Parts: sequence; C-alpha cells; structure tokens
Amino acid sequence: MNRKDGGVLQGRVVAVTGASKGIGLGVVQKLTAEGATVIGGARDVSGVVCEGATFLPLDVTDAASVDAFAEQARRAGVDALVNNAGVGVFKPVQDITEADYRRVMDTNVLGTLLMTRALLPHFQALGRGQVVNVTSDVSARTFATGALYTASKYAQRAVTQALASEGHAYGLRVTEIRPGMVDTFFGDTQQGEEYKAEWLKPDDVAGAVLYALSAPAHVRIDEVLLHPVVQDVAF
Ligand code: NJP
Repeated sequence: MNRKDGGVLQGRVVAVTGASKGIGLGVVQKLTAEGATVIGGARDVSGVVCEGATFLPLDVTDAASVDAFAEQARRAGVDALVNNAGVGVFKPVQDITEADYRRVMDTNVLGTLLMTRALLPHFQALGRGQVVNVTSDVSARTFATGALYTASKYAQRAVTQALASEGHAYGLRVTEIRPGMVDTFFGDTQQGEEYKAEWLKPDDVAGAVLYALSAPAHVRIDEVLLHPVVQDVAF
C-alpha cells in the first residue's frame, strides 16, 4: 500500500528492473509502502499491479527497450535505479551452451550495463543519484555447476565497484545487494528446494534495498550480504 503520510522515501522516484515477481516485486511493494514512486519493468508486466507503481515492458538485453524505459523513468523524475533483473543456469562447465552463456551474461551483465548507462547522464546532471545492484552472495565465490551464473555475478560485482569509483566525483552512490537463497521463481534448478520455506523472502531483500535507498545523504552503503539462517555459511 502506498503511504500518503510521509514514508522515508516520500518524494523519491525509483526505477526497478525485473519488477514483475520475486525480489523485484517485493522491492516495488516495499519502496511504494515507504512513499516512493516506482517505475517497474519486466518483459511481461501483464496483470502486475501495485499502488504507487507504474509497470512498463522492459527487456534489459535490448538497448532500444532499455532506452524507452529510461526515457519514461527520466520523465517521472527518477533519482535511483535498482538493477534486479536476472536469470540463472546451473550446469557443469562441459554442458554450458553458447545460448546459455548469452542468456545469462546478456541479462545479468549486459542488462546491468545498458540500464545503468541509460540513466547515468541524468544522475550526473542531478548531481546525485543511487544505483543498487542485486547481485548475489555468490558474486565472490563459486561452486560446482555455478560457473556461468557466478561468472555473471562476479562480473556484475566488478561493474558495481568500478561504477562506484567513477560516480564518486558527481555524488553517485552505488550499492551491491548480495542475497543468499531467496524463495522466488528463480533458477533452472531444484537445488535446496526442500528448505525453501526457510529461505529469505523477497521482502527481506527488499529491506536491504530500502536500507541503502533511505541512508542519509552523507552515507554510502557499499554492500549488504544477507543469508537465511538455514543456509550454511560455506555453501
Ligand atoms: O528471480 P525471479 P529473483 N529483462 O525469476 C525479470 C538474484 N538472486 O527475484 O522479464 C527484464 O523470481 C523477470 O520478469 P520477465 C538474481 O540473480 C536471486 O529470484 O517477465 N526483466 C522477473 O520479473 C536476480 O538478479 C537469488 O521474465 C527480466 C525477474 O526478472 C535477482 O536476484 C539468490 C529479464 C526475475 O524474477 C532477482 O531474482 C541470489 C529481462 N531480460 C541472487 N529477464 C534467489 N532467488 O535465490 C528476467 O543470490 N527478467
């Protein structure tokens, strides 16, 4: 429910990718509940509704689609971007196809680059702005069958950290959100399915995004790493 009585994000306008379900929809609900106006995008936004949010079609792998979405976000007065759209394929190295590679890298890495690039001049002109990238707890470690997905998340982490350095001069604040297992529609694997009830919920990750976006203007939250208690630290 969109708060009319002054939530902590009153007056803020946030663009969220991958907003139709899972973590992205949880972020939309959390931010609008705190008074933000949200522009949410995903390839299929039919039937997605949240008071305080506008949902637009967006394919983050397609520069023309990204530019059209960014234009609407700029018109709405966007001051923050949450790069959340992502996909996962989990296979041993010997089974990874070129199509798998392009789907995962294009969505997770190219998508983050295109979407960010489209809004940076606007944030630069504003002299402020925030970029929050939802990567993963595996953006700095890997595991068997994780080669492709973790390669994409390591790359997203690198983009996030380089962007923080580049944007520092004009007041851009950049945050990496690194969730462990989250109960969503994500992934091409049933791994760990039996524990799903105990995984993080989208709202837990949305809380970390809210923490970054609501930090005082002189505070930069560089990264947030969060896990469900049930997930082994070394997993
Ligand atoms: O996934 P899911 P999550 N252009 O499948 C959209 C990371 N993460 O919420 O386009 C635009 O429920 C898709 O909509 P549609 C993960 O790597 C997760 O779990 O219509 N949007 C939907 O709205 C990812 O970066 C876990 O198919 C595109 C959304 O993305 C982020 O969390 C653990 C798109 C995906 O919803 C959100 O994933 C972790 C495109 N080309 C990190 N392709 C976890 N769940 O356990 C997809 O460490 N979308």
